[in-house]
Order: sequence, then structure tokens, then C-alpha cells
Amino acid sequence: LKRIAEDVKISREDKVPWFPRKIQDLDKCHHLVTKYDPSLDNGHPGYTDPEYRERRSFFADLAFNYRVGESLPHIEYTAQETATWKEVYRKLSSLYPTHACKQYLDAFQQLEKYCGYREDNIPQLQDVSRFLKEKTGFQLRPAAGLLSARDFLASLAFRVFQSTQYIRHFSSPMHSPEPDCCHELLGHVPMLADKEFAQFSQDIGLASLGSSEAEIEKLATLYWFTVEFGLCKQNGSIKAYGAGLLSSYGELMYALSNKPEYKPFDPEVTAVHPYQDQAFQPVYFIAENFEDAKAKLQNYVMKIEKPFSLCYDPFTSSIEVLNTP
Ligand code: HBI
Ligand code: FE
Repeated sequence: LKRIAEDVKISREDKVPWFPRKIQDLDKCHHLVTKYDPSLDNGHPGYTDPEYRERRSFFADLAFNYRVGESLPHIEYTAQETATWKEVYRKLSSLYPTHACKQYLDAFQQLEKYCGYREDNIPQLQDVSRFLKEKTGFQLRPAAGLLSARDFLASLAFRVFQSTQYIRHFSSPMHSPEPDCCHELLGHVPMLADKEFAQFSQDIGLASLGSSEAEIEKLATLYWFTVEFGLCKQNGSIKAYGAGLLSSYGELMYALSNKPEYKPFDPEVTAVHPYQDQAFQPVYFIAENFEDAKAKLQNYVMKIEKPFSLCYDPFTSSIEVLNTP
């Protein structure tokens, strides 16, 4: 019986998936999910546009060749790309004052002041990354497209946000099947300037390191219903903080229209709720506030079983592994 127990223990330890332990390891965390790639998905609006596909491979090369510590590539966006941005920026920014949470609005105002957020300018990732670093220690690195949940979440453990740098196809300014710079810059970046939210994001990332596929799936679902599609209470009304909402005019209106179903944010429930990446969400989870969401998440991740515990050392940007067998 003892031998069996030992065998089980050993095989369990062997199966801890590789994970990054220092920030330089993130250069290896760039595995793409290709289901929405413009050259492979025939439903992508850029699928039949060779010029767009070539532009995308230029951006993909920049991302794959990027190494931790380098400055982020400066992009000369074309007039057509800037025109797409302008349309998205105008429509969305008209909704923010009534629909976005106050943390978002505060940061958005500063991004307009300091980081070139304007309707006739696509902000440069380098400028945005410098701004975030000052605010919460978050920094950006370029990503070639939709990354695997494991790689994407792992980078959050180091307060690194993997950001796409290309823009959606001009034929479809109001919708993109995959993340693009409109989604990152208008959806994610403003919230990453908030301290509580930054900690919440890093906590999901830390929980993902060395986790099983099943746990990653749950953490990705949690991430989906909070960081991507989360709502929160504020002064007696409901506001949006999720990036998928704040970068989609249609869904932002819908989410706050009283038509969908609403549930209180509860990690145990939220983590296993089925989600949609092709249509509006059937349900949205409402957080009391970020401090409460953070406390609930911490309580949830404490229960994930791992043969070790992890601690992030901000002085060396590395992960300390404790109780290693
Ligand atoms: N990849 N580039 C990029 N951007 C995201 O926002 C993103 C991702 N991969 C997965 C993901 N988001 C989440 O939806 C979860 O699967 C973690
Ligand atoms: Fe996103």
C-alpha cells in the first residue's frame, strides 16, 4: 500500500506542467490559438484580403522576435488603419461616461492626456507600457494573436500583459473575432492602471502557474466573466469594467440594458459557467467592488491543489517556489 501511495505521488509530481519562473521565460510563452487567425479561418473578415494577411504577418514577426527588456516596436499605422481606429474610438468613447466604471474613466482621461489616446491616433504600446509601469507595475509585450490561455495567464503572474498590435480589418470596424489593438488599448489598458484590478489580474496569473488543464480552463472562465465581461456595482448602479464590453459598442449597450441575466460574482459558480465567444453573453456576473472580488478570488485559488506554493518576488521579477519536494 505504501508503494502504491508513493507511485501515485511521484507520477503526480511528474505531471506538473512547465511554467515560467523568471520574466525572461515569457519569451517562450507565445503559443497561439489559431481558430480565429485571418489566414486559417474562412469566416475572418481579412481571409480574402492578401494585403491584410501580409500586414498581419509583419506584426506576427515583430511579436515573435520580441525579447523581454526590449522597447516595444514603434508602428507607423496606415491612413486606413487610423480611419478604422477613429470609427471605433468615436463610437465607444461616446458610451463610456454612462457605461464605464469610475476606475476606467479616471485612467482613460489620463491616457488621453499622456499617451496619445485620440481619435486620429493609434497609441504606441511603448508609451502605454511606460504609463502602466508607473501606475501599477504592469507592462506590455507584443503578442501575435490570440494566445493559449496557459501562456496568456502565465504572463499576468509577472504583471506582463501580452498585447496585440495590429488592428481589425477595415471592412468590419465594429467587430473583431480575435483580440486587436482596439480591444487591448480601449478594453484592457485603462483597467490595468488601477491597483486593485492589477492585483486581481496578477492573482489569476499566479494561480495558473503549474496548474492542470482542468484548472486552467476554470481560471480562463473566471477571467472571461471578470476581466473580459465583468460588471460591478457603483453608487447604486451597475457599470462595466470588462474589456470585452468596453471594446464592443453593441455588447456594452446590451450588457447594461436589463435584458440579459445577472448573477453575483462568486468564483465557485463563475468558474464553471459555460461561456460564449461568438455571440453576446447570456449572463453577466456583478462584483460588489474590486476589493471584494479580489478577496473572493484569493479564497478560491487557495483551494486549488498543487504540490507547491508560489510567491512572486517583485525585486527580481521571478517566482519563488516553496515546499518543492
Ligand atoms: N490572447 N492576445 C491575447 N489577448 C487576450 O485577451 C487573450 C488571449 N488569450 C486567452 C485570453 N485572452 C482569455 O480569454 C483566456 O483564455 C485566458
Ligand atoms: Fe481580452
